[in-house]
Amino acid sequence: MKIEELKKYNEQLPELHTVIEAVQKSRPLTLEEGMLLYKNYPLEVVQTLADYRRERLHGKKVFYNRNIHIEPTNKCVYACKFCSFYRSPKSSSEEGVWDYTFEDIEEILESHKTQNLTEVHITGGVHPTHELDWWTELVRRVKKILPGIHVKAYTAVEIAFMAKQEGISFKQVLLELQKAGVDSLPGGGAEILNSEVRKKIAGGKAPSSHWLEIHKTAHELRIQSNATMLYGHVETLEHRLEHMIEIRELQEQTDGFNAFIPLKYRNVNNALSHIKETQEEDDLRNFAVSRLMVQNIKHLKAYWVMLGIETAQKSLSYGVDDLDGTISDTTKIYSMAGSIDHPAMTVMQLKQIIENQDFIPVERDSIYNPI
Ligand code: V47
Ligand code: SF4
Repeated sequence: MKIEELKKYNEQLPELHTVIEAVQKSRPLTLEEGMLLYKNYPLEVVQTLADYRRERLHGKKVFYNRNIHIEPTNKCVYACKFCSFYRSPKSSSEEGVWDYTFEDIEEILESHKTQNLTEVHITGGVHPTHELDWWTELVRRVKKILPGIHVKAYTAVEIAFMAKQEGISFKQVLLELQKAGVDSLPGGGAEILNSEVRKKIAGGKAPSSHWLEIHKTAHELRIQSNATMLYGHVETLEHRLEHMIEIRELQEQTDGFNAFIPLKYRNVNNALSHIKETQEEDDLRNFAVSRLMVQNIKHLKAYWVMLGIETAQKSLSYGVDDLDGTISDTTKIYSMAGSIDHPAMTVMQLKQIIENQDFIPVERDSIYNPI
């Protein structure tokens, strides 16, 4: 449906005229308007609005990249209830712990040397004893093996812990990481930026204010980043909208976020397994609402590894313009939570998924320059 055809709903849907105008003029939507998108408007209306925004921003282009994820350890000093991946630092390898050495990671990188990768994404558990020096040395070693590669490394939660451990500021940690070769930050650890929700699902780890401050400081140092939103657990729709508004307000100040990434909660093997996963229709609506609420972050990413290939493909018609990358079977965060086993896609497969939905695949680097 075209946006002009939405006129036929004007009589029956509250505020539709105002929402259409806001979307056309790129005016930030209010929380109340966001609630209408979640609760009152038919999915096809929300889809049409999101698709209009997507088209205005990117035409028919859909982006992907060639990347791998390195998860150095799943030992973690925290124990987020939604996390299937972490193990207590005291656990043994029989209980599923891994704790790579530099040499283990170098071996993984060597085995991917011929794949024309442009990005290595590094994140994992918050290790109890590795210090800042270990994390900076890791980045240096990555760049030695893959010169010129973009290193997107360490979530704000990992960075907050480094600062606490060293007794230095977030800025000092970021400067050390930047000096070692960190090029951008991944968006993880944001979950839902609300203290009540965090207390319920991620007690003890960096509060929302630290997550926001670390990204703000990074942007001031010209380190760009992403922002995630973990949804479909104990949060309400208001929490999601407030989360999006927090992110969009920071973006207004810094313009440092590249992509917004809604992450669907997966319920296998964790302390929230009793919560049912969201339905595909909810996921698609959530992408469309994200596209409309976070109007000032250019890219909306559907991380296919977590979402599944089919839903990720459908999401392209609900505001999404980026599918992330080839991944190459080096991540376990999602397979341990019930998603795709051994995730990996070739460039051919990614292109085909995009073309089958009548979009134009564009390989990108980590800051969205076409390659
Ligand atoms: O912060 C953990 C999420 C995140 C589960 O920046 C879960 O390009 C669903 O942030 N169900 C880490 N989600 C991964 C991440 C990411 C992934 C891909 C690309 C980028 C990027 C960032 O994974 C965590 C948490 O929100 N997570 N457990 C789970 N059971
Ligand atoms: Fe640790 Fe991150 Fe899992 Fe929380 S989400 S338990 S911080 S690995």
